[in-house]
Amino acid sequence: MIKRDNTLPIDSSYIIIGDIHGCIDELKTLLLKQGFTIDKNNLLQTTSKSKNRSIVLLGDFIDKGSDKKLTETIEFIYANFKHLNRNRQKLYLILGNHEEMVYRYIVNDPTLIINEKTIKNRKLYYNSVELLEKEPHLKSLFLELYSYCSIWYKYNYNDNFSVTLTHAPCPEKYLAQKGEEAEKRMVKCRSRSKNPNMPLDKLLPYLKEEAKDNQHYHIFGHLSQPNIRQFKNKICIDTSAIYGDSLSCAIVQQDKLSFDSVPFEKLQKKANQRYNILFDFVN
Ligand SMILES: [Mn+2]
Repeated sequence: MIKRDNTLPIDSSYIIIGDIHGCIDELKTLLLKQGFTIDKNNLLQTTSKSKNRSIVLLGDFIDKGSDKKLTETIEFIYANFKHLNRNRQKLYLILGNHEEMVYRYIVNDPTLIINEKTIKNRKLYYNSVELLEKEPHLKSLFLELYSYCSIWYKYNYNDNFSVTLTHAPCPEKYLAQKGEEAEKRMVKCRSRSKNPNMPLDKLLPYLKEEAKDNQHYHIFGHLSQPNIRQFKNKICIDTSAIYGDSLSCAIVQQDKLSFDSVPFEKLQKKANQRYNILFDFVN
């Protein structure tokens, strides 16, 4: 799978953005709120507020949104990946399970068995596949972006403060580790759709068990939630933009962590979802 240096330089601060799923308008609003401007060519420009800020997209920027918004999202991320990274890297991409799965469909991955179920899922969950197959140019942009995705990044400020970023939550023994199993687990966790009646805290018990009262944070997305969910050092920032809630980011500045959100702007149809709430302990 994917590669490269997973260290985020500590001389920059970071805007870490959760699951976008085609919510391009909300992405732009959030970046404007965080001190970037957007020029007439749709390129992000920095201001005195954002001069030293880099951006990390936490995966799942495609699927669920409308074709029009998904197209705009891919074009915007592509253009700004080239633009912001022209001198040094300032935009980082983390691989989500949607990028991974769509990639497997569009390159005809031989390990992806095409049967009734995968054909049904392709329509149901991975609507970018049809769009990319219709639009070869967009497909080439996506394939290039896919090649820039990393499975994880780590910001290691000092012995007391670090932030590890992955798309999905995973047990600590896999976090920031090498190997096929670890890489798989950082991109996708046990499925909620396959276990619809199981409370999330039962489905992913390691999150509570392994959570610590320290500042070595693990920030992830993937588990669409009504708001940012944090238990000790485990934080989910997927706040269900495409389901009509909000798009959120975590902001890492030296050894300080803060959050920001912008609401869904109703410029496309929202997707349907029933939440399964994380860190919803009865006791
Ligand atoms: Mn996901």
